[in-house]
Amino acid sequence: PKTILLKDYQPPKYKVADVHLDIRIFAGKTLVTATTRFTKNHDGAEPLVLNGERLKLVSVAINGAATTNYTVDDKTLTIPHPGNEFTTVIETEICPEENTALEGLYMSGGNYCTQCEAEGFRTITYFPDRPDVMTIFTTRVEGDKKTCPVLLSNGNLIEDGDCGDGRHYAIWHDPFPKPCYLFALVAGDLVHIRDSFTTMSGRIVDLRIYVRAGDENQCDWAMESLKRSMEWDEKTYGREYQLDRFNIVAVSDFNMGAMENTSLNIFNTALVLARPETATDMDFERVEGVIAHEYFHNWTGNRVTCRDWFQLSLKEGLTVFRDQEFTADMNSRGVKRIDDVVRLRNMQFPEDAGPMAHPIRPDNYIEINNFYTLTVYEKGAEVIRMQHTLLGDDKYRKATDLYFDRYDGMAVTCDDFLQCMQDSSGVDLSQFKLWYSQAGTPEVTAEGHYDAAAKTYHLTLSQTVPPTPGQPDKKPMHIPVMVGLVGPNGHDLDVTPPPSVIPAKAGIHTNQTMDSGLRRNDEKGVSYLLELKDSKQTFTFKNVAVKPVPSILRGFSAPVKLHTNLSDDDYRFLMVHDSDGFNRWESGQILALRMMGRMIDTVESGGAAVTDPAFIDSYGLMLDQANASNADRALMARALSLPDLAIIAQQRKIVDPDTIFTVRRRVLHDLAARYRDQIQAIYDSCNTPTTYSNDAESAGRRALKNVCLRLLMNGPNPPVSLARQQYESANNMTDRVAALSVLAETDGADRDAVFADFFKRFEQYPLVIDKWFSLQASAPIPSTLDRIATLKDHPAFSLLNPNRVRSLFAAFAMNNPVCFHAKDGRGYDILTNAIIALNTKNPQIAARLLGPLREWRRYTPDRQAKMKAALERILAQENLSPDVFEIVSKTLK
Ligand code: BAL
Ligand code: ZN
Repeated sequence: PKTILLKDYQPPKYKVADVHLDIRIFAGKTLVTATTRFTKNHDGAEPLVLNGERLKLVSVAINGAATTNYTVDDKTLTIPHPGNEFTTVIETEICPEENTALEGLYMSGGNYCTQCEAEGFRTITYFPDRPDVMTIFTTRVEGDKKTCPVLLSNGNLIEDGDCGDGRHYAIWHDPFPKPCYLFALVAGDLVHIRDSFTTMSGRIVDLRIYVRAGDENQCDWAMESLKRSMEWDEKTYGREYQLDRFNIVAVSDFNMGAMENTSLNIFNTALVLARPETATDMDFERVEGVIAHEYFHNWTGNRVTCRDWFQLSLKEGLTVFRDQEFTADMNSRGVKRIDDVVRLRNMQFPEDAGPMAHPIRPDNYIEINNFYTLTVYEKGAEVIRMQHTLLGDDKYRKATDLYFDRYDGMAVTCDDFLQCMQDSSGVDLSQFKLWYSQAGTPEVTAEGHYDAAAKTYHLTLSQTVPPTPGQPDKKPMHIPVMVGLVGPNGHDLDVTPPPSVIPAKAGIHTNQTMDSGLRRNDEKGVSYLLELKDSKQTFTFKNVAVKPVPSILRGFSAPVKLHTNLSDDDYRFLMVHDSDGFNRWESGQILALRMMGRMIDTVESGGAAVTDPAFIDSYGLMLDQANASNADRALMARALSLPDLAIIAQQRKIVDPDTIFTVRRRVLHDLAARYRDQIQAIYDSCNTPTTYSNDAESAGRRALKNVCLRLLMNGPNPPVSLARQQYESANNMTDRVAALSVLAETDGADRDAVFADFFKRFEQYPLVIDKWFSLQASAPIPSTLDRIATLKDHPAFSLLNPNRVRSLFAAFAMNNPVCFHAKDGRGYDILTNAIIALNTKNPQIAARLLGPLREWRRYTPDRQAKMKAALERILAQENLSPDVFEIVSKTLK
């Protein structure tokens, strides 16, 4: 397969003035007629080269005359220079019924739907399938009245009617130019719920969510979330919706979470349907966040789009930042920041340290679908967040206004975005640009020194950026490091900062980045934004009356790994006193990581792991806080949780999942043994039998309660009957699934009973059955390996449904390191077989499943050999898709 390079970018040779699509759907075949008006966009007489794959070409006409003057291969249709302005009419035939890759036009649950990003449109018709060819689409969809009563496409409905023979049609017109990756079509038998939103200039927008019959009572939350998103984007970014319709369609077979096609968002049902009985609090938050994300793309992605796919983070990083901020505003800002950082560290940091490491703007790819990554999305969002931090609220908003003014209707680059940030604010971002081109997570080291005589505090920050594939040497980055100096009384010191550093007092500068949102009301935090630009820099604070403890990287102001020379005592102090809630939480996590690291060292050198009594004592302080009547329970649920296995693994040179798991379990056991009564008391206080409510306070209560349940179940004499009782009496999915997940880790009659009950109870709810699969696959107990063999042959399992595949194989390989890395290699076999089976059916999903094998070089030698052999077995397959080939070959390199 061919590698595509950013440096080879050339503007399109032909532009498209407009396109009329006529799509006639019949059972077993769909006829597509594309009438396209082209204009030449270069000086010479180059041929017109159109992309097209898996198409049956029926006819070609130019300016009204049929022609055979073209060549066609399996990827392109080429017409020798047809002129400066001309119209082509191309007829093709496709078969959505046989499309298992779920790219282009395909069927899900008996309905027709599309997924065109990144390059799916070329499987619908011949077209210049590249994001910088933007045009006006008019689409006529025709289908059978009985099987396809609903006919949708982008834009506004301009006509519909009967065509006789039991068929009908609808014509949709989208007045805003867009690239073909944003084209969408839905035809099928769906029901909808309906609402409206009045925009700030008074336009009444007809909002509809389409689902299969029977699911319409699970759509209210998504509709509410959509209206909140529309309002938020007007208030926060001044962005208004400018079409008459906004449709969301939920389908159950979908490779991604959702897709932002202009005015016709197509969603995975998992991110639309939500009712308390069937969806957890986390599901609700995800639905809200993704509805917002896709809506926000209307401006950041659709109205202003990407010039080429290397610029993907232009729309994705920015839109993730926007959805993160929306969720923070709708819920708890502090908790959201913690959750986002945990996700980044769990999933993006390993990507950035592995064989597929790439900058947020990659400079080469074989298959673009492989670059819808945590790096492009989540690190991309951190890069926008840092720009927001460096500019501050007001300047950032002015800069985004400029961006929309300058580029509405255009396809642009990440550099164009940064230029707006600079032009409008005057802030120099020339060095900052390296965040777009350098891969790898920077490592920052901080060392402080207090000079009592001079009353100065010197903070030396240094940085290195690790080598990554193709990038052995890196330049120093521009890193915003938010810092506070905490005095012995626990209050932030107000000192004279280094020249040109502006103190960012709580509530003064911005509520978004200067304050991670967890500041306690009674505290006056003072933070300073230090801009680290050199390899090493010393910042001197004056008038520092007493020796402070520095709180560094408040709010996680940059996506870096921080090393400090702070002692455990310093962290215990910050854990209680830091005015920045993110760093209070972080201090507890650092203490736990340090201790578990020491314990793993001990086990690996043949000793027995002992939980540090000092750690157990400080955990007691957190339990006291959690038990207070005014506790922020959602936050305490995070504070009382130990770092995940994946995060502990990142601290190790050589990863032995068994040791990591055993040590973490030991700590949980010792904490539960020592604090059994306190934990039970918190559980009881959160378990007040009230009617269900989905407000943040109630969700926080459930989160804390379920952390306590898990702790108790890890202690001596696990209270299986308590878990069973919670399972039976739950009036919501959060509590029920929490009980089920702890019972999943036991072996016995209770476990079997609840799993059997759960299946029977929710058989009609595919998304809940996904949970049933995934909880069993995630259970770190020896019987899981046998169970997976049975589950993959379960009648409810299907390799053709991406959610189901994720619920079994991805859950197993990603959430269950102990079983996946079983020494006999059975875990690797299970995953490898699934990848091989999926390679031809659904290459995108097959490639996604390779993630857990990516870090094979970091595991113990016996595991390394088996993981490598698994990768080589995949590479040796015939008909390897470019998706799978790219990842396997780069991983083995
Ligand atoms: N554009 C692909 C799906 C998403 O990021 O919204
Ligand atoms: Zn997106």
